This record gives sequence, structure tokens and C-alpha cells, in this order.
Amino acid sequence: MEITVKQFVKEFKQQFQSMYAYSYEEGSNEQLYNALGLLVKNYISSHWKETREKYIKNSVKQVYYFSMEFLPGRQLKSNAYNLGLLDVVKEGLSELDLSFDQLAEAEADPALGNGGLGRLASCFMDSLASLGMAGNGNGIRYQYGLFRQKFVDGYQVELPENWLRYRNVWETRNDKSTCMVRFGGNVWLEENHQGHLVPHYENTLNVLAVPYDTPMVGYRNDTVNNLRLWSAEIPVEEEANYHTIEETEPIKEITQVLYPDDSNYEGRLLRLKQEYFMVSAGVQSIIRHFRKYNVPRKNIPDKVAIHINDTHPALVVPELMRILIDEEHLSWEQAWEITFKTCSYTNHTILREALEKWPIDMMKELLPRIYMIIEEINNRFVENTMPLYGERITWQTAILQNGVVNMAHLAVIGSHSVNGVAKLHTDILMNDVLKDFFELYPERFNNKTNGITQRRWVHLANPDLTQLIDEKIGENWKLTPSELKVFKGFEKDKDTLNKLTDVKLKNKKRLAAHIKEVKGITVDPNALFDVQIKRLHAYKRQHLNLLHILHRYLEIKENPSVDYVPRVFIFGAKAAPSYHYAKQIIKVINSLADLVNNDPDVGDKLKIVFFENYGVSLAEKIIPAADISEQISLASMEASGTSNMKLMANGALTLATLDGANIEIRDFVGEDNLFVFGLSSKEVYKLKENQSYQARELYESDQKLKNVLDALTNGTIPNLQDEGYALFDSLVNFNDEYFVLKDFASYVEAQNKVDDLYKDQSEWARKSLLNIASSAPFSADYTIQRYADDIWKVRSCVEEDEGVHLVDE
Ligand code: B1H
Repeated sequence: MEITVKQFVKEFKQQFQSMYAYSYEEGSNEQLYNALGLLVKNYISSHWKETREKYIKNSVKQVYYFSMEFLPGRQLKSNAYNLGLLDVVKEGLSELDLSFDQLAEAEADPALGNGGLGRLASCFMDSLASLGMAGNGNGIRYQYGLFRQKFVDGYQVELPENWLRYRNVWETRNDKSTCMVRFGGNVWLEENHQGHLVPHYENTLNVLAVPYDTPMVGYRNDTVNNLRLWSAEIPVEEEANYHTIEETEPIKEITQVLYPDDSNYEGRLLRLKQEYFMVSAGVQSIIRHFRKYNVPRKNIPDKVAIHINDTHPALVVPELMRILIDEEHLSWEQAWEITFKTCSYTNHTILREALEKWPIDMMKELLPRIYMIIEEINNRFVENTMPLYGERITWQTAILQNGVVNMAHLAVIGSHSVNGVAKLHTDILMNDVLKDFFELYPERFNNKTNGITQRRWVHLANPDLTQLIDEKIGENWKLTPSELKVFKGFEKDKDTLNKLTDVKLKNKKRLAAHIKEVKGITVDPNALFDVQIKRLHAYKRQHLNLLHILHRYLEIKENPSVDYVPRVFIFGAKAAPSYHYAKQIIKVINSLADLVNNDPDVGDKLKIVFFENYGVSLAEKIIPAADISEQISLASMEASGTSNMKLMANGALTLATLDGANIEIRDFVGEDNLFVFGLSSKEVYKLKENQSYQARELYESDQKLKNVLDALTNGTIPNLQDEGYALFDSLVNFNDEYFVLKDFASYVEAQNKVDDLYKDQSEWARKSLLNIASSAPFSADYTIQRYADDIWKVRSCVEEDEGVHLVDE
């Protein structure tokens, strides 16, 4: 986009004055940020309009990515960057004596997701736009995002995340496109004069769905797609029926707050309301488009792909059926053909406790018409499957089972494509979790390994690394990520390796300053920065990390001259508020941090930094400074992981079990350039199957391990209530569900190898370079290209010489 500094400065001053009626010199950071954001949004708006018009004019196929979560991160910098305006904006502001970075920090980071799944959705939105594909997001505008985490005396405390407090400059409320969503009441079918069976409703609760649209800006290709987030309101014409504020609560609460649990399905009525609300509004607004432009309904699958991001939006299937049958008067067969060809589904987890199963009674009462349709889908499925596959498979794959609606089964049966998010994960779906479905519909299953956007996670988060790569291989890699492999040619180049080491050190100094500022802890930037950042969950095994640190601490106490490379162990993790054990792990790590960080015997050998309120913005600060990426989940449990990809792309070496996408990282970078330890997923399956694991035996036979575990309960760690005992119990007395003790010895060994390598800085830098240069396959641009080719059947709408283009991988 062509805007001069002079023009920008003038427009910025005008913008500020028109909003606040005083001069920018008197503005607070929030005000200055708001003015700047709105100005950038103005620049976006013509492309936004033109992109929408182009899609309509060319009648292109559009993707609708339905997700209960999006984690876009702050948008000012990335929007300015993708527009090609970042340098102009920075320069203009500095002419006004303003600091871009300071204003950018005033933006709220919308935490409308729990973790990987929501961040993936946002990386996908970025890639769709950057590839020039017609991709829309559909989700919920939660008034409160994921809780803000604080530590009080080492314990996690949750505070409300009121991200809309200072307004959100990126969104546009779109009152023209509201929808009505119906809940509850009674419904019955009656024949109308054309002989159609149409539903009649009485006593329903009617909720107005109001869309807020946010531009999704493509990278230098003039494409701006739309993220539509729905908010629940009382229908204007029904306002008179509500007499008190309390009476309006049941409506407003629908989009009030995000469910903060990313691994445990919460069978709460309100969550089901949220899911149907988002789904119904989204599907209605898609079909409205077809009515408006009079597209034959049978063409829907040629014009629309609806993607179901985990089972949370799986009600898309019956909702689309409902509209096609009840409102468009298609036959069941016609409607089913359309629905099934339009929908596709991604599974993100094999954790049993995360699989959604809604009680039939609840579904029937809240969504009577939807339940009728689900029942019919189920009946037809059973009728068709029974004669071909027999009783066992049929009942195991049915949607209705033992009084519940199995949402994964609904999603698989209603979709033409089912994918996992890494090779191993997809294999596990086919051979275990969805094995019976794989027998019924092998052609539906496919893998789509996750990806990340290099634009946010490398170009913007790590400008010095980006500059170094530019200097060595030119800028092509930004538009054609596969070009990054050219950087491998510099693995033996002293100058490059030195500069790479300098870049890392600079990033570490910056993070060290931030650590000092927010935690008051002094860390040595020359120490090894070891990073584990992700949700807190027993399967991700932050407590394995903890046991290793405790082990080092005990060794240091026994022998203060022991030769450990100085390390800073960095954690960022939120625990679900109801996940007691995860919170106990946080408390133990924090208490250990107090002990270690203040023990003069330890000095710089060991420091522990547990950041509060981990999220996208903090990740952008931590990742460029990481030396080691901890990816230590029990093999088979982590579907893919995405922080593993971000850390690799920023030159961290991976310390990993062979789980999720770690396996593919190893395959790309080569066994010698990362640290692998622990059980394989096959071994985990075998151990579980033959039930031979005895954690207590390990505790009793391995003296080092015993010392560490005893230190949890013998008073070594100060200020604990019963948290040390809780960990001990789960690991020793309750037989260690996630095989932490089993993997402990090989983890310690791998950690020692990390130390050894770090002593050879140039060899470390060489491996770091190879990691960076091998990270291109994890560009979300490739992932999205594969979704587009294999599942959605959509193509880029921009000229081939514009924006990102993917020649080969
Ligand atoms: C992932 C979830 C998830 N898998 C339930 N499943 C949720 C489940 O609110 N809920 O009920 C929310 C989220 N999230 C993650 O998805 C996986 O654990 C990661 O391994 C994966 O990288 C990520 C993206 O595919």
C-alpha cells in the first residue's frame, strides 16, 4: 500500500483530533493506540470491501471455518506489516516523538481461546488471506476471554479478562446481518398446503445474534477476509417482555465468557447453548447469502466448504439439515447429500475426557427440532450400517449411545473428510480412537499436520533473525517459505553462525530485562534458556520438567562444584480453574522457584521463571529467546503441538518425546539436530495393554529418583501445604498415569547431552541454524494449501505474481 510518511503523519493527527478533540500530544497510550488502530483500519477498509465484492462477482467457493475459539493476538503490528505499512507508521510516529512499540503494547490481546486449537484457527485465517483464498472465520465474541492468571503466594488465581474495556478498534458491528436463534419450547410438524411437513414452534426463547466483523489482512496481496464473531442480545421487538435486568441475564450470558478448559469436556447447558448459538447464526448467514444471490441450493457444496474445528461446532450438521428441509423444503436425501459434501471435520485430541457427549435429555429440551434431526440421522445410519457391518460396529459407531449424543460420531458421519493434526495423531485416530469408522469410511480419513504463520512468529516476533536470513539468502523466503532451506548452505559459515549467536543473545537480553521487570528475578543472558510454554496438563508433563530441576538442585546442594551449564528454566502455563492437580503442579514449581532462585549455593546454575498469564503476546517475547524447546508430553497424547514449531523456527533446539508433530520435526531436521528421549507411542500402548507398569518399583529401585520424589514431601521445598504430597501420591501411589517416572532417567540423560552441546557454542549455533532452515514445512501456508486442495477444493483468487505463492515444498 502506497502511503507516504508525510501523509500518514497528517492523517494520524486528524484521526486523533476527530476522536478526542484535543491534540495528540495530550493523548494517553490507549487513546493514541485507538487512533492509530482506526487509521490503519481505514486503510484496510477499501481492500476489505473490494475482496468481498470480488468473491461475489466471481462467485468463488468460500471456506467457513467454524470454531468456538480464535486467538488472533494483537493486530496493530501484524495488520500494518501485512499491508506493507509498518515502516511508514513507525517512521511517522517517531517524527511525532511517539514510540510505535509503546502504543502497540496498549492493545488488548483478545484471549478468545484456550490454547493451540484457537491459535491454530487464527494462523489459518492469516494463511487463508495471505494465499488469497476466500476464507471466513465464524465464532463467538466472548465478552470475557480466557481468565487473566495471577500468582498469589505461588497459587494460581483467576481474574476476569475484560478485553473490551477500552473498545476494540478492529471490529465492525454489522446490524444489517443479524440472525434469530431459537432455543427450547415445543415443536411439532404439520403439513402445509404444498404438502411439506413444516415445524411449528411455541414458547421458544429467541435470541438475537449480532455479528461483529474483523478484517483478516493478507500479506501484501490486497486480500482482506472476514472473521465474524457473534454476540447474543435480546431481540428489539421482544424487549418489552423483559421487565428486569435479571430477566435478561439468560440471554446475555450466552456469549459472556469462554469456557476455560481445553482438555475436559464440561457438560454444562450453557456451553451447549453457546455451541448452537454460534452454529445456527453462522449457518443462517451462509444460507442467506444463497437466497440473496439466488444460487440453486444443490450448488451449495460447490460454493461453500464448512469446516468443523473439533466437535464443538458439530451441530452444523443437523442445523444445515434443518434449514435445507424446514426452510428450503428439500427432501431428506437432497439435504443430506448437500450437508455431507459441504462439511469437513478436524479432530484435535484423543483424550477421552475431552470428547463431547451431550445427554439426550438436555439436547431434546434445549434444541427439540435439532434433536429430531439427529435422531433421524442416527436411525438412517443404523439402518444402512447394520446389514453391511453387523451389530458390534454399528452400535459402537452410532450417534446415540447410552443416553448421550456422541458428537465425534455426529461429526464423522456428517462430514466427507475427517483429519487429524499430525501423522502420528491421524494414525492413532485410524487405528484406535476412530478405528471402527475407519473401517466404514476409509476414504474420509486424511492427515493435515498443523502449521504456524511465519509472519507473526518469525518476521514480527524476531526481526533480527529475519534480517539475518534476508541478508544471507535474500527475501524470497517470505513469499515462498520453502526457500528457507537455502539457509542450510550457511551451516559452516563462521560469520553466519556468529551473527546467529549474537541475534539469540540480543533476544535473550531483551527477555532477561522483561523477566527483571515483571518477576524481579535477575537472570544471566548467557545462561541456557530452557522453555516450556503451553497449557498445564498432566499429559504435557510439566512435572517431569520439575523433577529434573529438583534433581539438579539436589546434586548442586550435595556437590556445589558440579559442572552444570547455567540454565534458566522458563514456564508459561495456565491451569483450567477446576483442574486441581494442574494447579498443585503450578504451586510446587513456584515454591521450588523461591527456593532455588534465592539459594546462594545455586547462583546462576539454576534459575526458574514462571511467567504469569501466558498467552500470545507473551509467547512472542519468549520464543525468540529460547535455546531449548521442551516438548515432553507422554508419547501418543499430544495431538500435534504448535509451540514446538514456533520454537524451532526461532532456532531453539527441541528436547522431545516422539509425540505429535515432534516426530515430523525430527524427520525434517534430522535425528542429530534435536534431543529425543522416552517411550515411543507403541511402547506406551504396550505398557498400558499389559498393565505391567509399577511406578513404585521404579521409586524404590532408582536412588536418584527416590531422592527427588522424597524431596517433594520432606520439607526441602518451602511453603507447601499438601501439594508435594499430591504429586508424590499421583506419581508413586496412584501408579503415575502418564509414565513420568518411567521416562525420568532418559530425560535426565537427554538433559545432560543438552549441557554438553551448549558448551560448544558454534556447534550449537550450527544445529540452531539447521532447525531454522528446516522449519518451512511447518508454515501454515502449506497446511492451508493442503486443506484447500484435498478437502475444501478452493483456490487462490489473486494473480500468481501477487503475495505468497507456494511452488514446491
Ligand atoms: C487441542 C483441544 C481442545 N486439542 C477441548 N483439543 C476444548 C479440546 O474448550 N474445549 O472444550 C478446547 C480445546 N485443544 C490442541 O489442539 C491439541 O492438544 C494440540 O496438540 C494441537 O496442537 C492443537 C491444535 O491442533
